[in-house]
Amino acid sequence: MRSTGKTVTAKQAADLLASINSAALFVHTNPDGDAIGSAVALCLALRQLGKTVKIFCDMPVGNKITDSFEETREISAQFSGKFDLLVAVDCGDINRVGEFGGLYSNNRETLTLDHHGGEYYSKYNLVTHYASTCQIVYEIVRQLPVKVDARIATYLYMGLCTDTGNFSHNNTDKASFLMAADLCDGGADMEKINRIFFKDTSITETKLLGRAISHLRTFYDGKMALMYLTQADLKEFDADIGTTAGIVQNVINIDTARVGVMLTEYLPNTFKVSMRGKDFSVRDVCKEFGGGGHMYAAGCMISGFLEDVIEKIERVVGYSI
Ligand SMILES: [Mn+2]
Repeated sequence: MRSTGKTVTAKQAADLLASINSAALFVHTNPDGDAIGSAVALCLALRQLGKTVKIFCDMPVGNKITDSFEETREISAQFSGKFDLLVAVDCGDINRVGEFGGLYSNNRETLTLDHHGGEYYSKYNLVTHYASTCQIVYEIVRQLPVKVDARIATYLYMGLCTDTGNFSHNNTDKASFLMAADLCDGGADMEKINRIFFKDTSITETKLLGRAISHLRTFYDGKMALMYLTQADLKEFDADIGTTAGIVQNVINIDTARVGVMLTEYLPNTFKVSMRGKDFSVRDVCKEFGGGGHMYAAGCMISGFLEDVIEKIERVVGYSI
């Protein structure tokens, strides 16, 4: 991947966004609270300025989120329209833009807003080491004549809260708390975000967790732990892939585990792999399989038979554990 783009500041990004009439925002495949919160907050802010804005994602947003946050229902998996600017939100590299990556790369006017410290694949790049992309959007919005209303504050809080693990990961810093204080002041519905992202579970999720736990395997004296769910498991409980998102936390919670791996067979012989690390870079492991993410929270997709996929992961983790 070429690194041809130039770096912009929040002020320059704000000026760019103020100068255009329309924008398409792309959130990463298998979108999380930060991707969704960043994109919707930016969308609402730009609409206050009279801009035409649409949000796209190549995967449907989970029901848990669309049921509770009205604005997320308009995130579309079908691209349509003409836009002055394409914006990749929370995407560390072009692969994270997923199926829209080709369309994105072929466009001249592109802007990355991201905090993974990855590649400069857009014409304009605002890439930071902040705890969340929502913090970047927050800085941009504050440079614009936009009122941070309760809806915008709630979406910004969504990303801040989820990417800091509810202010518990070591990326949580003074800026996170200052931003949270400001969003609290702006009317962010913190209780709702906390309940939906950190507490709520469904009967199906609880049953799936039980099945995943029954599939627990450990390697390297318990330093790597792995659980999985097959297509048959998902079908048995009539569950979609979004239902399994929180399970990886249960894997890494095992005290001996430095690497926690959760495999979900979302298509026959195709696995969504979520990894969590404790003092171990799971990003490096996921990169070996064409994925990415953060040092201690990353993901990738691997195709193959279950036992082969497990063996591949075991081997790559084995290089450095
Ligand atoms: Mn993020």
